[in-house]
Formats: sequence, structure tokens, C-alpha cells
Amino acid sequence: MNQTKVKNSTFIYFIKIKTQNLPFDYDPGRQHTDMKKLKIGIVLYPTFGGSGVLATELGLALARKGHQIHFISYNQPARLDNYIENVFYHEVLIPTYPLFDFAPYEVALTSKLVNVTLNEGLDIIHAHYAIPHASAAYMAKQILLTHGINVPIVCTLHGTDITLVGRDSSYKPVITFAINHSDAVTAVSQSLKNDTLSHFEITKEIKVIYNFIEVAKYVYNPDECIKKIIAPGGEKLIMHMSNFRPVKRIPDIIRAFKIIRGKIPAKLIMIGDGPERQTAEDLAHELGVQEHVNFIGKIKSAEQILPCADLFMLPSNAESFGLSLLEAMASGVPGISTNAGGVPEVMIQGKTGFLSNVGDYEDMAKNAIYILEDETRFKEFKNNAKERAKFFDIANILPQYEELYLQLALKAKDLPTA
Ligand code: GMT
Repeated sequence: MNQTKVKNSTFIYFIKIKTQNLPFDYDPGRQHTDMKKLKIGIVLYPTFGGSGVLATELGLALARKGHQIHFISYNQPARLDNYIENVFYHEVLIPTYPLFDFAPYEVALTSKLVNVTLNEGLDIIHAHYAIPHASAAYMAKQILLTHGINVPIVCTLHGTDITLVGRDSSYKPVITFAINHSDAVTAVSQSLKNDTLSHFEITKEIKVIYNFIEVAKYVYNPDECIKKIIAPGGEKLIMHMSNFRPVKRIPDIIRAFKIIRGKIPAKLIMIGDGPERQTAEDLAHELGVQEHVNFIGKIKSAEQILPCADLFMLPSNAESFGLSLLEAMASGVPGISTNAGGVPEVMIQGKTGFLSNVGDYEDMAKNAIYILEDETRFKEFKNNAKERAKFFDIANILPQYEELYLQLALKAKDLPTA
């Protein structure tokens, strides 16, 4: 579809639809690799949070398959700092004005979505994290319809947009509307789908598409391993990685670690940063384990460091999926986590690690010791973790998104736009 022409003449657009009907030569019998490529706008948070990481990896994987990807955000996404073929980044600029105590980001984002769709001819807009991306995308769609363009909106629910922030009455009516009026809605776990259905009045079907990782990227390389530096005495290396928000229950890690160290020589690496970091550092001092705990801050490539771990801890009180846990599992690292949210869909209790009740750090410590104290058992957990991660490999999940985009793109071109 040539949307530059559409901008100039809606009439030309309708003629094209009538005579050509499809935006590309699609033959349903062919494999994905042969399909005409789509132009996909991906709206995301550029931060180190899981939704941004997933959205970036999704875009990059689609670009490798020849689709044209337009990332749209207010800052360069954390894992996107080089020129990459088929990948474009559009920054949402938010003009300031003395009248505004709060700059209207959603308006700026909506305008950016409209402009990028008009200029680049997007076939799909995929909004990751409902607030405010899904409502901005809905508004952009309505504006584009007045230009004779029907661009389908996919909204992916990631977690706190539903379980924490979205449930607040300040956001709920808008979120509910945006979910119900997206062309397709996906959730990253069955648990998140259930939460959405029980906390919002949803009339739209929600499809579960699990988060994914590229298992092949997570390779243990002893020569480059941080273990040599942090645990030179052969101590077991425990890791945690997050944005250190209260939902992650960071102090539980420090408390459990203190107990683990009482039985097993171990070191702890805390990756990331956020509001709970200082509390955790203070607690490490208070418990006298500070010299064994390393807070290393944010890193870009989880795959460089996670394979060096012996155990990964994620004691969150809510977790729709637990992408970092999956990254650890792909690295062959067993997990210690909670039975909150979608974590039990990722981890297999007693095989790839253990799930405790939220807050039960003593049980977490007991489970960690059980895994680490016996070398044969430890290796078994490691193998199981790696095997389980393969279920979520990109090769299994990416086609589900491609299929969805294609169906929507085809349907959108069949519908009248005005
Ligand atoms: O909690 C985070 O780490 C960030 C947050 C986000 O949206 O950026 O993560 C949510 O989305 C991730 C990707 O889908 C999930 O793996 C996380 O489980 C989910 N976090 C929560 O539900 C607390």
C-alpha cells in the first residue's frame, strides 16, 4: 500500500483496494519466510523493564526475517544502540510549555504514531504495555481512519499495566476501553489473561502468546566469566536481575542469601538499579554479608553474565511471567522464585527450580541449599532449566506474532476505511 498517495488522494486508495484488494502478494500456502514483508510500528518503554526488552527483541527478530520495524518511544530502547538493517527508531518529542505541569506525552505519542504511519506506510501498530500505549494507538487509529487508512492495533499486556498500575481507578476506564477496542490483544501468560478478565470488563478475546528468548544466545564461556573475579575461591554464584522495584521484594534475596551462606560458600550479584537498591545495600550491611554481595548496576547484555550464575533468585510478589527468570533458565541456571502470577507457567516445581510462597525467604534459602549442596542434583536442575527454556525459544513463539499480524493486515485491507 502506498500511503504517500493515500495522503494526497483517498480516491486513489479506494481504487487500489478494489483492484488489488491486498497490500501485498500473500499466498497462504507459503512459509513465513516467503511472505511479503510487513511494516510494523512497535511502541514500547525504552527502559530495562521486561516489556521493553521483549518488545525490542521481538522487533529485532522480525527485522532479521525481513519485516521493516519502526520502534517508537521517548528514548532509544536499551538494547538498540547500533544501525541494524530494517530497523528504524522514531523518538517521541514532548514539547514543554510553561502552562503544563505535566507534559501531554500521550498526545505527542499519538501524533507520532499518526505521522510515522502516514510517512512509512505501517501495516500494523503493536503497543507493548497498555498504559498509555494502547489508548494512544487507538486514538491514532481513529485519526488515520479520517485519512482513509485502517491500521490494525495489537496490544500486548505485560503485567503491572494490569496487575498494579492499570487497576487504579485513575487509569482503569481508559485501559478497559483501549483493550476492548484494540484489533487484537495478547497477554504474556495465562495468569495475566485471567487477571485481566477478573479485574476488567473485557469483551475482547485475549490470546496468550508467551514471552520468548533466543536460547542459543545464552552460552557459558568460562574464559569470559565474571565468576573468576567475583568468586575466585569457587564459591557458588547467585544472581538477581531486575529494576529493583518493591514488587521484586529485593530484601528477601539478601535475607535468604545470609541463610544460604551459613551452609554453602556463596557470592551474590545484584544486577540492575531502582528504588529498593539502597534498602538492600543497607540490609546487606546490617546482616553482615556486604562483602559477599555485589551490586553491579544496569547491564545491557544479560546473556553475557547470566550463564556465569549457579542460581537465579526472583522472589517477587507479582510477576506475570518473569522474563529474567527465563533468561537465567536459558543459561542453564536453576531458579528460586515464588508461586506468584505466571511464574509457575515458566518454572517447573522441583525440576527447574523451586517456587515458594511470597515472603517465605527461609523456604527459598532451604531450596537453594538443596539444589546447590549436591553436585549431581545441581547438574540435573541445570539441564532441566535449559530444556524447559527451549519451550519458550523464539523459533516457537515468533511465528505466533507473525501469524497474528498477517491475519490482521489482511482483514484491515478488506474493511472500508471511511
Ligand atoms: O516488572 C518488570 O520487571 C518490568 C515489567 C515491564 O513491563 O517492563 O515486567 C513485566 O513484563 C515482563 C515482560 O512481559 C514480564 O516478564 C514481567 O513478569 C512483568 N512484571 C510483572 O508482572 C511485575
